[in-house]
Amino acid sequence: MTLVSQSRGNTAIVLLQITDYKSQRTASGLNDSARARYEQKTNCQMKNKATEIRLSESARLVLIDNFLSPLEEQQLFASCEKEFTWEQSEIAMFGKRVPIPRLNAWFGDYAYSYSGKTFAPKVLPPALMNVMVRIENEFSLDLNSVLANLYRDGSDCMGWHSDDEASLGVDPQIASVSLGGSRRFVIRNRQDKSDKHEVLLTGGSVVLMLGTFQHHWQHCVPKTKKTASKRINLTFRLIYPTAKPGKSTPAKRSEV
Ligand SMILES: O=C(O)CCC(=O)C(=O)O
Repeated sequence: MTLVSQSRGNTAIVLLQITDYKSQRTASGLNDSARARYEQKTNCQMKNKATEIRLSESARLVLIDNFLSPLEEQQLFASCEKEFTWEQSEIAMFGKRVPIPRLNAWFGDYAYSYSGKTFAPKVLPPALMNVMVRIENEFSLDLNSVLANLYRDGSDCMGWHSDDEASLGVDPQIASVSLGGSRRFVIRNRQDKSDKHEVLLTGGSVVLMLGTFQHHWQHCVPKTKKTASKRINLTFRLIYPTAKPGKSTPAKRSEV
């Protein structure tokens, strides 16, 4: 089970570690009927091993290790690395265009823009479509697009941001699958930046950012000096063709 660390802050936090939904036990001590009530209340069904940080009534982070089997993960990594056309995006910084510290590829029916970069629509390859449908069925999500990130080594990273572009709708629900090397995934409260938590994203895991998560929390994948194997991340999202009015403001990535 991946460890979830908590730091200070006033947010009420319930840490729920679920060892195996198929058995009668749960590490949190919830019996099956309590778990069923919890699932109903939080509108999520989980069948695999899961770790959940319930950050507030409505903002949730759920991690499922080994969502993909080692063989599935290995095969998916190999096909994504080889077959995608990886792009080096740039952002404007201090009046200059600088390359972001990772490569990306975009798949979906609609164009996607962030940090001044627009990705043209591109058909989802069957391997990604399979994983997307599996996630949709398993977690009752509605998805249609994937932003893929390739971290070549420990100096590739992702800065603090929320995925809250208008094209993602009012409450963006995101499922993020990791392939290859493990990396830290750190979240912080947007109001109280000292309120931080982190999980380790291992190859084959999926992390779900649910409910109002994107309104109240930012996330990042920090650089590391430790040896880091190549990693591919697939963030499955639902893109609306026209922006839905909502509370969100356009994402301001403090990156790179
Ligand atoms: O690589 C990751 O795990 C995070 C990716 C991410 O935050 C994003 O694409 O918005």
